[in-house]
Amino acid sequence: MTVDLLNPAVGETFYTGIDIRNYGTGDANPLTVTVSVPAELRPESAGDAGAGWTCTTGTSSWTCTYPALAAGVRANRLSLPSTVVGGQPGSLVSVTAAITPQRQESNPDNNTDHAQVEIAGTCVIRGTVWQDVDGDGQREDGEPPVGPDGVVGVSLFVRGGQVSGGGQATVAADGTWSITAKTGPLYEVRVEAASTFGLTAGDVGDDATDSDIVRFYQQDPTLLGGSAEFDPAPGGEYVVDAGLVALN
Ligand SMILES: [Ca+2]
Ligand SMILES: [Ca+2]
Ligand SMILES: [Ca+2]
Repeated sequence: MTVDLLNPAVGETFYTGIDIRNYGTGDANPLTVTVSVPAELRPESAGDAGAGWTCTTGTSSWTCTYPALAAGVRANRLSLPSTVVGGQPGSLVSVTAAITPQRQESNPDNNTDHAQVEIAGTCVIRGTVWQDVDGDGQREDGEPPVGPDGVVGVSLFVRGGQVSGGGQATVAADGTWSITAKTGPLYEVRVEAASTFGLTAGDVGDDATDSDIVRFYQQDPTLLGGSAEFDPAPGGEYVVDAGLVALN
């Protein structure tokens, strides 16, 4: 079983995909699969659950049938939509599928399976872009912000698929930016700026006044740097500052 979104938020709908194969040596009779969800999820009507599948939708489950599968044959994928209707952000909930054997089976152990999702919360990720005039990696009084004339934008980068989140922001004139994001994925903050700037050294000294941009990606046509990856908690607030040095 697979899900198309590992971190749905309340109100979001995701699909659970179920692949079934007849591993037996004898032909199976028509299949019945019962797919159950906990109270945090609402099963949505599945009129188009997959070719060959016929489903009825209940309050906490679907019951789906499929024509007989010959030995070794795989059914078309069963795809069922659920909407998150509650639950604690950060908690895990499971979708469970059980095939009802239609007759005596020698190996019923592989007739249930489940897939898990994490209910997403939100977090705030923010920071300030400034010019590290003396290049010491720390922001001292008098070192100016870099505003939208120098910073192209700030974005949250997410590796891989199946998780959703991210987002982007432009900086204000005082160099500050803020993004409200879904929890679930690991995020890296990427800062893109004019190529007339370089990155100052990251993580030097007091974290309250340092630059948290520790990865360098490119200088041209724009400067691109990134933070370390981090895993935000629901309700959390994270500060990622970026220090730039003027090149000449
Ligand atoms: Ca400095
Ligand atoms: Ca730091
Ligand atoms: Ca810092």
